[in-house]
Amino acid sequence: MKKITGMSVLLTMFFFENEVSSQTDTLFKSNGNPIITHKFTADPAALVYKDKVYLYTGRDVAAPKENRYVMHEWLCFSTSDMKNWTEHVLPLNVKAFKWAKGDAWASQVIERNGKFYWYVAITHDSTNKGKAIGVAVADKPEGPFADAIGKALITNDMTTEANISWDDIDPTVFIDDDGQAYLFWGNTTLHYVKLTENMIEMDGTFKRVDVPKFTEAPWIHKRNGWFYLSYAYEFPEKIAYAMSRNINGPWLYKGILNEIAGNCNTNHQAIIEFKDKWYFIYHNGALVPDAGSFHRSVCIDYLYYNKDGTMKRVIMTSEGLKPVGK
Ligand code: FUB
Repeated sequence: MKKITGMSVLLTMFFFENEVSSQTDTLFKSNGNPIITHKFTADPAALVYKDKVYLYTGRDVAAPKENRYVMHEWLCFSTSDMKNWTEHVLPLNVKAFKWAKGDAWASQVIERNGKFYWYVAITHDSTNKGKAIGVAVADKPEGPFADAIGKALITNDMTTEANISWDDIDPTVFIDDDGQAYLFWGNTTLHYVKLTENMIEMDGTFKRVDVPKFTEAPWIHKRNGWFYLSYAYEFPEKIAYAMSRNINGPWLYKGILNEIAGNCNTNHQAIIEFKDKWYFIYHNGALVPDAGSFHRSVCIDYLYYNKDGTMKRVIMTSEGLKPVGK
């Protein structure tokens, strides 16, 4: 295992698109927010599995001042105390999806029956233009992952409401207590569909959720019998949320959960419970102040609930978290 030291945090590294990725797992400590300072990371998703948090992110590698997303791979980090992190050897690259052209956009990993399914948004090749959702599978949360289907699970032509090519993005998966799995996704329009037990086929027709000013980045979690649907609201994005007693709705809109993240027009949250605390994971543009919305960095802050189950507005901090148990 390699250790990252302060000296290795060189700004030039962020912008070096062809940087050779480490071939061994790498250890580092987070020192407040952003939690990862040696790479730009975006679109966090997290999985709690066997005493650890696995954090999955995209990676921004646009050149300085390049105002577009340049993203070729997804990254995987793990921790057992929210302070000491391991970056795992590169677990997934767009090249794993032979039918895709590129763009490692937002994603989420979920475990079922000892296998790990990584749902990703990616650009399809010219045989079905636009963004699509693919699935990779692995035997371990840190990979290696391989394309689970050999084609896209969802393609742009399957949804027509928004009439844009990037509406089929930002997958989030959720398995309810009865074992039924659901995939929610979308930009402008929020869709969901049931998944079959094997997690790589759809079971039934697409349904829609209408929540105020939905932009993208849905995330579903459940607590004390309430389903929570958080999502990016407006643009630049705040995070808003709705609650329901039933995953099929009706969803009750509950307002803003997180304000616009500093120096960044997207926000992209994940919400987890780990060792009796709740965490709100998101990205901002704070790592390199002038870099902005296409050079993002993942941050984590605490999430608190009110007695009635509503969530308190997140306080974004630069101090970040205390190690678990401290
Ligand atoms: O990272 C590319 C896109 O930006 C994601 O898919 C959206 O959620 C936004 O964060």
